[in-house]
Amino acid sequence: MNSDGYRAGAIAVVGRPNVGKSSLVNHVVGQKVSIVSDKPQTTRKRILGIATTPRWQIVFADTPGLHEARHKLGAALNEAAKQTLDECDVVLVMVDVSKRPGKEDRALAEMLALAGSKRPLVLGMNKMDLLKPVDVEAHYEAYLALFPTERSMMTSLTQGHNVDLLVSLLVDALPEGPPLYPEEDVTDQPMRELASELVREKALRLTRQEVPHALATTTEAWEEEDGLTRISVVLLVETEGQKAILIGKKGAMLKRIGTEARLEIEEMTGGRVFLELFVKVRPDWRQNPRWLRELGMV
Ligand SMILES: Nc1nc2c(ncn2[C@@H]2O[C@H](COP(=O)(O)OP(=O)(O)OP(=O)(O)O)[C@@H](O)[C@H]2O)c(=O)[nH]1
Ligand SMILES: [Mg+2]
Repeated sequence: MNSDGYRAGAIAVVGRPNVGKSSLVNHVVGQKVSIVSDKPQTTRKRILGIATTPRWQIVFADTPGLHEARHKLGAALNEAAKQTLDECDVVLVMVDVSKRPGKEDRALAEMLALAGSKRPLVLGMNKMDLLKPVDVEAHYEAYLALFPTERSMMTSLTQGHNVDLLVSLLVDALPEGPPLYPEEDVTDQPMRELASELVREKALRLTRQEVPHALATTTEAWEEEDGLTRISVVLLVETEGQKAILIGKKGAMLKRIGTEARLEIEEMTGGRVFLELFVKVRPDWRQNPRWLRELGMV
């Protein structure tokens, strides 16, 4: 490909949990590479989402939401986000413009200022559909004061408002150069990882309170035979109570998680899938370095 005028580079997507970072990445990539839920800390590690057009390639590095860490897992999530900042061409700070800036936003602003980053900064003020007219000016100004930049855009990912304009700002901030990845690549995650993430997404969406935070998933087996893919995914929780919630009455909850995940995995693989789920209890896995390593989170 002739790289004249072509733009390509890595964009770190950072911000506090639940503002829509992964939703943006999926929207621009055009398929789900990073799971999305209404529970904070849905994203557990850096995930690449690659979008390629004839004029540009964006390599998004989606990151876990920055927050006050209360355990080793939380610290690892923050660390993953910070490391990504060091390795990118452009920083995209995402905020929830319907709310006033919180302490996590201020901590991120400080971190960026301390790092003295010379990289272009783009500010995505998402969830404008939830922004009350009376708050527009105050919130807009408060976020711009924290993240001073000439490249900012209010967006609504759920309603599709201004997303193309935000993408134009991002592309303008990219360096000129040839694409970094083959155009058919959309993520750095292997299929077996996407499968366990889709199971986690369904479980996050269907459960509440302590279960989402205590849950990890991992694919233990993946075999293809006669057009059928057999996949086993383990759901790891910390207590017997959480296990009981995930299994549900007569297994109803686990069945629902399995069916919803299987349908999406079939879409991804383009073939028939037999998905088996197992729930295991591992007390305190979030504090255990060995488990964090085994789950690929450190
Ligand atoms: N109302 C509204 N909801 C949105 C918008 N964008 C995303 N959401 C919702 O916000 C929730 C969080 O979205 P995610 O994309 O998972 O957020 P995130 O920033 O990646 O969150 P973490 O991975 O936990 O850091 C989901 O329920 C989305 O559907 C938006 O523009 N408006
Ligand atoms: Mg996310």
